[in-house]
Amino acid sequence: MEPSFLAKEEFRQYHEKLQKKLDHKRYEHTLGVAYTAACMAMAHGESVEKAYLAGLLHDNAKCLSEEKKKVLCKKYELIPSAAEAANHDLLHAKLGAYQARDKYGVQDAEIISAIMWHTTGRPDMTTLEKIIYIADFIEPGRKKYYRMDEVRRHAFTDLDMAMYLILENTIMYLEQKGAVIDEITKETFAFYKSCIKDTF
Ligand code: DGI
Ligand code: FE
Ligand code: FE
Repeated sequence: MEPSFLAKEEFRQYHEKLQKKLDHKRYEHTLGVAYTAACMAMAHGESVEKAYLAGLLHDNAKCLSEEKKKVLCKKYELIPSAAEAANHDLLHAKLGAYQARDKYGVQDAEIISAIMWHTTGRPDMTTLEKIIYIADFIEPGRKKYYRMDEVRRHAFTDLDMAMYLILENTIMYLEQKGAVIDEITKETFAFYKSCIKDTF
């Protein structure tokens, strides 16, 4: 008999590995994103299994030491953007995508790119990319941001609207903090702003 969804050997191994690599809070967040992404996939006709797996792995590189990040940037010949150079935490998205492939054995290009773009987004994202970006923001364990209830509703009905609201919120927050905003984050915001323009 086919094992139940979460009892699949593949998932059991991912859970075990991630629990070792992440601190407790990050692991709980990871499960929240995985389940939220799986539910959003049901609403938007995407693969539930792929969404769950992408959610599970999206922050796999979040708890790496500075030293390890440096080594991996070299290995993957990753040249940090200005924002990544100013804030090394941003590197966890790209490094996580490479690690998903090389360390966790993920071959699905859609899952890898959903991990790659989960922090900054990018213009014209695939449905799975948007699901992971949004699930990361709305999972039940996240503290409630401005207009969270509205974003949570849109997450199941209008992905572009949810993208727009999250990006608006993130850019406002980063501007207040005086953080360097990645060019791609700005491009993503402009893209989703133009997508929803007609609905206002
Ligand atoms: O890894 P998580 O904390 O679960 O979430 P994440 O990967 O979306 O990272 C969230 C942080 O990244 C949040 O504090 C906003 C920040 N961020 C997103 N885009 C940019 C950014 N920070 C900078 N400096 N520049 C950006 O363009
Ligand atoms: Fe992240
Ligand atoms: Fe996350």
